Amino acid sequence: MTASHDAPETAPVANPPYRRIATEEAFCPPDMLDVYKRLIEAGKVDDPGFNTMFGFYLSSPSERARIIASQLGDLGAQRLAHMDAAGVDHAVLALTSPGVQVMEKADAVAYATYANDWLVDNIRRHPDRYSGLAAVAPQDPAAAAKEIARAKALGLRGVIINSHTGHEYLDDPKFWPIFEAAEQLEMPIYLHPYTPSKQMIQPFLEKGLDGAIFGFSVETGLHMLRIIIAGVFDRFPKLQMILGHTGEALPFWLYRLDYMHRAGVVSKRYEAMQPLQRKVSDYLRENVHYTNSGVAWAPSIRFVQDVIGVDRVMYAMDYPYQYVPGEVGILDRMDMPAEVKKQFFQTNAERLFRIAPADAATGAAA
Ligand code: 1DF
Ligand code: MN
Repeated sequence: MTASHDAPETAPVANPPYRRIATEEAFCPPDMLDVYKRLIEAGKVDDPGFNTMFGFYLSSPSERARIIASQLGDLGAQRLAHMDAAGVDHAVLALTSPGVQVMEKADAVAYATYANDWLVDNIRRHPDRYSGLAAVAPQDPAAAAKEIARAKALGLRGVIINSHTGHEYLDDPKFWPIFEAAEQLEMPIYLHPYTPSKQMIQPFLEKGLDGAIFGFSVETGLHMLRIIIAGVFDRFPKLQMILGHTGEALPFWLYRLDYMHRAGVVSKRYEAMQPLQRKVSDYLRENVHYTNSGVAWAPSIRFVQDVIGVDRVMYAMDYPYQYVPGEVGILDRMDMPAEVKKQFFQTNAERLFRIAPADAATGAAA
């Protein structure tokens, strides 16, 4: 698909007064799909969500499955041409969900290192076009903390974690060395979606709702709330995290979350719901950034800007899962003040991910 296939009113605007930085862009080293294939064939992964998702991407004859599987493994000419066609100047790359989080512990630690080295190698070939987030293996929190430090030294700009790991959530204190390292090294953690954990996936599977259509968002929003309720941001107040998909619906809930959290604390209804230093909405406003991945829809984007803040909402495409150049044109034409649109497409991502501001004239699509 190229821009020329789009209706004129959705073609990306030529020479916009901002650099377009896409912040949730998936890749994997080509051999990772072979690893997944072996895991699925061996029946090794006790995770219905993984088996259905990569069962589909690795063996469906559909066009969607074949194209996405091949695009994930390419950080070369084809990906750059697709970015050019969509007017994306710079992509913040991350190992595709669920990354190493379905592998055995030792394999996961080793593969994260390998994938991060492969990513850094590709970024060095196109430093103006790519930045990256580090994969880590939460299965081994101490190794993950070390990998965050190594990744920072290699020039990666944050960390990606794809929701649950073996059906466990990061609010468990055994995972907190990861938060400690991320806070200390100022590496934001992108809490990217994954399929619902096995404790709750069945009703989603029954109607095909386990994936990006809805289950991803329920799982990931729940995960962020668990992190907040557990007091992670009281313990690590400078930690910054990122949610995609306009915040996995959490911004819409701010009022009720605050009211019912306070009611739950005051009535001492739950042992697990203890007083926090700030309101639930404060953590979502002060410790979380947001991207619009998969949501090329101005009402949702403006809502998050309104209730969270214009300095925390960033553009993302979600390549290759949602490669639609016309969506860039729709976003270019959002009814939004020019300076806010520039924050959205460019400057918020430059600040959070420390991407050097480029002269617009050097942007490849400009
Ligand atoms: C899908 C969507 C798959 C997203 C993803 O990773 C993913 C999908 C495996 O549509 O199956 O990252 N997404 O973020 O929307
Ligand atoms: Mn994604």
